[in-house]
Amino acid sequence: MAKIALITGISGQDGAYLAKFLLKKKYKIIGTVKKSSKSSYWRLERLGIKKKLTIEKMDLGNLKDIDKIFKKYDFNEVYNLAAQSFVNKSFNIPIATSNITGLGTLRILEIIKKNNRKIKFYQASSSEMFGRVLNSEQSETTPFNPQSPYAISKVFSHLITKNYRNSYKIFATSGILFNHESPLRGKEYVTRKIIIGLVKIYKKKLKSFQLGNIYAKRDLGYAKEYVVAMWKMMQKKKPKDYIISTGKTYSIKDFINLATAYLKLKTKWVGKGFNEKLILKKTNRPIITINSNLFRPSEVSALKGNSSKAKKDLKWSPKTNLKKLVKIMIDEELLHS
Ligand code: GDR
Repeated sequence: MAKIALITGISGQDGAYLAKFLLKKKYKIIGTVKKSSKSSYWRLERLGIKKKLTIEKMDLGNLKDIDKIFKKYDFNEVYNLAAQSFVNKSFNIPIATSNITGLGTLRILEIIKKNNRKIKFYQASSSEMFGRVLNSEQSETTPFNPQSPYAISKVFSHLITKNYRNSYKIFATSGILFNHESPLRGKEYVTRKIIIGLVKIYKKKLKSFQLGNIYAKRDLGYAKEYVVAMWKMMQKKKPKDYIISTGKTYSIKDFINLATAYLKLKTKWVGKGFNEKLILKKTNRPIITINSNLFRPSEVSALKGNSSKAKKDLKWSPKTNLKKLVKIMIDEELLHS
């Protein structure tokens, strides 16, 4: 019989890729989206899977809501990908972020504990939990030092998942995913914002755009590959936590340089600090400027993950380097913009 999977946050980047992957594995998929949203299904439509899914509305802030969905379907695997997942926004709406990104996880675990402890549970943990890092390369044993309401909520979810695994023998596992990007990334995240901006400039539909801290460094992988690791974790005999990362780190400025090179835009950086600009040589005008309002109250300056445990246990390793990822993102943006 086909396995039944629940994906919370199915309309997001990871939800869409995971749904596509699980459909190939012959799963029946129930995906939930939040009640209040005018949910947009463009990712599911772009991947051509919208009609193959059952979509339900569910509020992670409401225990009864979750209970109703768990009584309606007999889930084998639950992937909790829903969250208020924009770090910067979590400073403006810390309570709502904690309620969904943090307590939402506990609500699902409580329902699993009460209804059916055989359900396997995956929690989307995040490299943001390492925050102001205590080791230059982060592994499963690196202490957390979160720097935003988002990251603190993710730490809560990570620890409560571990607690339910240890206390109630529930198969509960967390993937600590480092930044993972793709053409399906939301446009408010920095890589997609840069690709959208530069492609518009390339097509002469935009003159310039603004960024915050371009010296932040991130370990950037390809989301489509990262969802495979989620599934692999759920197929193991024992639930464990895994780092999923590339092991390389690049600044936002490096990412911009790769993108301008691929688009063959001839540019140069001038100035320092808030006055730094990227100039388009042909026009001698700035196409990227720095806006201090886009800096975060507390920044995570550099992340780099060590995913050797995933490589050994899950036989998972990243295949797409950043140059190739930039090409994938730009090619699709050129097509759809
Ligand atoms: P991040 O992703 O916070 O790492 O979390 P994001 O793309 O938002 O920021 C990455 C870095 O770029 C800097 N930055 C800017 N960021 C945005 N969004 N917009 C800008 O204009 C800008 N300019 C500079 C940021 O300061 C930051 O250092 C992502 C999310 O998907 C989380 O949900 C997830 O858990 C982690 O990745 C792993």
